Order: sequence, then C-alpha cells, then structure tokens
Amino acid sequence: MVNGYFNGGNACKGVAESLTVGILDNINMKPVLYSYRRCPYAMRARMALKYAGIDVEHREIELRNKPQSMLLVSPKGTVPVLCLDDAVLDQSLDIMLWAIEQSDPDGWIDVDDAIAQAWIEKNDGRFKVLLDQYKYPNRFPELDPQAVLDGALEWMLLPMERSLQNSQYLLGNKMSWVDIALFPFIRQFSMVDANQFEQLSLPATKRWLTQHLESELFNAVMQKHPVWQD
Ligand SMILES: N[C@@H](CCC(=O)N[C@@H](CS)C(=O)NCC(=O)O)C(=O)O
Repeated sequence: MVNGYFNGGNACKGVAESLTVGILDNINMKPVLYSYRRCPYAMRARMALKYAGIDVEHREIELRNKPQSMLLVSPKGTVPVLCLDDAVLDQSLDIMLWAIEQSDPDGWIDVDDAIAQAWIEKNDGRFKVLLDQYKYPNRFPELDPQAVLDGALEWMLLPMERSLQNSQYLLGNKMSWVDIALFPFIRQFSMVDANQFEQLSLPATKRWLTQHLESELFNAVMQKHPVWQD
C-alpha cells in the first residue's frame, strides 16, 4: 500500500541525502526505483514505468545486502520500491498502476477489473508458491516434482493456454497491464527447465511468451546497472 511521505522532496532522496550527501545535492527530483534485475515483481514494475515514459533514478540492489536508504523508507525489504515526491510505493502492482495513471498510450488499463484481479490473484498467490516449489525442489524434499509441475499446469498454465487460444492476449486482443504483470513469472517458470517446458503442449502460451521476450520493452528494462551504494 501507499505509505505517506509528505516532507517536501523525494522521500528516498531525502534519506539518502541525510546518509551520504548534503541537502543542496537534492536537486535531481526523478523518482527513485530500487530494483533487482532478475526479480519478476521488479520486472513488471520496470516495464510499466518504461511504457509510461517515466524516467527514474535506477538503484540496483543486492538482496543479501539491501541499502539502508531503501530499508528506511520501506522496512519490509522487498523490491521494487518507488520513491515519489510525496509517497513511497513498495508493491509492484501499485507501481504499475501508478505508472499507467501517469500515461497509458496503448490503453493497458482498459480491462475488466474483476477478471484482471482474478488473474493477479492466481499468479501472485498459488502460482508463485508452485513456481518456488518447482524452482527449488531441494527446499521441498517432501514434494513430488511431477506433482508440482502438474499443479502448475492445472492451476495456471492450462487456464492461460485456453485464454490465449481464444485471444491474442490474456484479456482480449489488446495487450493489457495484466499480460505484463504475469509475463515475468511465466518467463521464470519456463527457464527452470527449458527442455521440460519445451515439451509441454502450450503453443499459444509459448507464442505469447516469445512475443514478450523479444519485445523492445522487455529488453530495455533488462539492461544491467551497477549496484547502488548509499
Ligand atoms: N508483494 C511484493 C513482493 C516483492 C518481492 O517479494 N520481491 C522479492 C524479490 S523477487 C524480494 O525483494 N525479496 C526480498 C528478499 O529476498 O530478501 C511486490 O509485489 O512488490
């Protein structure tokens, strides 16, 4: 949710400033984005920000060594975190929706809210759990890997496949913020065992995935950044 920061300047810069540099250096008021390149939540936020044409100061973090300036504005310690003049957004979906509110050239927001919400809950809820179980079988020795894969297929990949056989995108024939919100998670799933994914009969989902993987938007947000030091 949105935390209030009404201290007359970019909340994160205010903190970083008091930690590192003098107050007069706080003249560059771009939003600050704390991010981690391979995090699917951060990817969806970066894609929405880029799509909306919002220029951010990118602060790449290491999950094992989070900057103090980020933890001060968002103690829960997850990325992405976006620091605005008067607010800190530390949920990826809040960042996406804020970005689209600023500018939405291709109408990503024009979807049925209830269907959109159902996909998000499916993905960020049980599918994320299954994804972690699939990705880190050693952490779940009690689980049968085949049952995990079957669970992911039944819960997420086959429903997606059915939707994507009916229309080019998840909620119709136009891309929406929901496609972008889910894509990084499906990408991650497909990369756990590329050969196994290759053998799954999911032609429409693979077409959709490839389209996103090859998109300028995705590739633009995957460029590497040096790690930010407070
Ligand atoms: N609900 C959060 C979840 C974000 C999240 O869990 N990000 C992971 C990285 S992919 C993280 O920062 N984890 C903290 C850690 O590993 O210490 C959101 O949507 O932004």
